[in-house]
Amino acid sequence: MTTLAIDIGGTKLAAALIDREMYIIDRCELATPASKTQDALQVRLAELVAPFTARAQRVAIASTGIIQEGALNAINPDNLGGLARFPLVEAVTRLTRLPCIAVNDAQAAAWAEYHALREDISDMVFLTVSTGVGGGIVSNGRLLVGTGGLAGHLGHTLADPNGPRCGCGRIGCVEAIASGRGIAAAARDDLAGCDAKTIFARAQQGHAQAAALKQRSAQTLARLIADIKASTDCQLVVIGGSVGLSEGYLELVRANLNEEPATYRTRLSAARHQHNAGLLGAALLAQEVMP
Ligand code: ADP
Ligand code: BMX
Ligand code: ZN
Repeated sequence: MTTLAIDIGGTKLAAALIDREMYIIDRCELATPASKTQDALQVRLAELVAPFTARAQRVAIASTGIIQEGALNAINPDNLGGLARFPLVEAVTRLTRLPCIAVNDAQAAAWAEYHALREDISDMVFLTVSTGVGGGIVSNGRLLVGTGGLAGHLGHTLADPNGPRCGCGRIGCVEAIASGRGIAAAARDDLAGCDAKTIFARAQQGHAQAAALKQRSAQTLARLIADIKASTDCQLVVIGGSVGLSEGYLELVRANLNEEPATYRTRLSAARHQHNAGLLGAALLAQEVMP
């Protein structure tokens, strides 16, 4: 049984063919459409799956947003706007004529990373620092999804009551500060208009404002991790996403977490599956429900 896995993020879409041993046979990426309409997303998804559909028997989607009963709702419309109740499973089933499931991207990634652990851990949390900040919680060996799919949306917890307004409507969310979009939005002067990737590259070259923006993101994430430790008593936090996996970021988060009292510290590691955690987690979940 080969699974066509799809990862829908605020910046990029990925698709992969995954065999029953969870080996990635083929993979490709496209940019998320800039025009945030249902039609634009549907057209880009068609382009993404076309080379793979004939070789797959089922589809597994990991997507940014709240996924409930196969529909996608953006909690932060700035990341993937215009998608109030986008019928994701219905649309992809129509495109591929294959059975299909969908789950939140960070929840999926948490599941893949949990399965990749080589030691006896029952409680872990995955955080993606990417276009937004997403999360997935595994508690006592079970992935928390919640009754409405909201479980693990840790990027929308409070970081700073005087901070910037988040696209979700709250003020001072972790996501508004620590995410790729949050970092870019705070850039001033010669960094104004730069994306997080460019800003981090400048930080590596010793640019003071860029380094401060990177530190602000890492510190915000470390404080979130202390809160997560207090609420879940997790044994490990795994970090993914292009910001989270960038050079030196995890070490900076670790240094900031060491500023917190010992009770609130926990082990940190980079996602073993790197940028494929969402794809593999969705495929694993599909294998569980459609064996
Ligand atoms: P998605 O959110 O679609 O899953 P990514 O995980 O690639 O996609 O996250 C996209 C964000 O990561 C963008 O804000 C981009 O600027 C930022 N980014 C990509 N590469 C890097 C890098 N090397 N260093 C820092 N930020 C990066
Ligand atoms: C946002 C939210 C989450 C998602 C997280 C990371 C939307 C569209 N998405 O908090 O559901 O898990 O971003 O998403 O509201 P990514 O696009 O950065 O991978
Ligand atoms: Zn928010």
